Amino acid sequence: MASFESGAHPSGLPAVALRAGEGGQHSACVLLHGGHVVSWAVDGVEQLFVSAKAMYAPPKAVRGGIPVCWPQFSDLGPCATQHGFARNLGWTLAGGGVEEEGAAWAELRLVDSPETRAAWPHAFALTLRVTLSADGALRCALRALNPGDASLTFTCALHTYLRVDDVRAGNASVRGLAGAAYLDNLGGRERKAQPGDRQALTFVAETDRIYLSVPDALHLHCGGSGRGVAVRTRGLPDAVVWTPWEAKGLSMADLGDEWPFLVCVEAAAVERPVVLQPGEAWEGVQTLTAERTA
Ligand code: TA6
Repeated sequence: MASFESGAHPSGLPAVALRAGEGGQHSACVLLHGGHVVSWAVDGVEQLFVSAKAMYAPPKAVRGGIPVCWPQFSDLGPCATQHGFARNLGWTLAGGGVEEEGAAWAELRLVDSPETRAAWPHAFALTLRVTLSADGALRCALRALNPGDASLTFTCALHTYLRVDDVRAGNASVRGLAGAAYLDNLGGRERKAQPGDRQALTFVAETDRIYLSVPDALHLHCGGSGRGVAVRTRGLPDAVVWTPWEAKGLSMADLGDEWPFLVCVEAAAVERPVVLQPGEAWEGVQTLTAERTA
């Protein structure tokens, strides 16, 4: 039973609720604020991390879920604001419904405005299509169109906060990065290499890395619960991996003592910015699948 419903999030912010699966046992919620997925539950088990201290107060972005970082990731672009402006603005609901295969979908849209042009002097049309499949997979397709008469260049990321058991236990890990180059955000963005021998990246301290040209399938092991998430991508060749650890986590008013329960695996286009000539479009897709992992 799949459904699409437009309404309000418990915070009062306008949102879209998706359900899928035979008994509607899978769900997702997307805020129009920021085009921000704030919940993805498979068989009723929440897979995303959203801070209990998150502020649902536009223009601030909700701490957690899947913030859309566009038209830049971090400070890698001309915008004064970290991660660009898409996550801070109100999007419109362009459509939604159910598909024959039992999936539910919603499409949100953000176009240029005097406010965005003041920050980034370009016309654009950005859409995010979120699809919740009958098997519980969550597909986020971000599409950018250049309707203007000049080229536009951007970096971006789907800043996905995944819920882990407790990073302090040392058994959360990301597989698929062996041998990949990365820029260490904690070391002046020095280019380093992930050891090729060890299969998994594990966490013992703050970790903030931009992995470059990674495989199109990564796997997060969430810890002793055996939960895991597969992250499959198209058009997003890089992956940012971040967990804040104690000092940084406690310094963030909208995170605090919940820092042990998140690892961000962020499908991104960073090393090679996307360049769209007039009339051209680009699409980056991330598909998340809940897994049982040993
Ligand atoms: O993606 C990792 C990162 O760039 C970290 O450096 C940290 O700043 C995180 O994003 C959160 O950024 P935000 O602007 O949402 O506080």
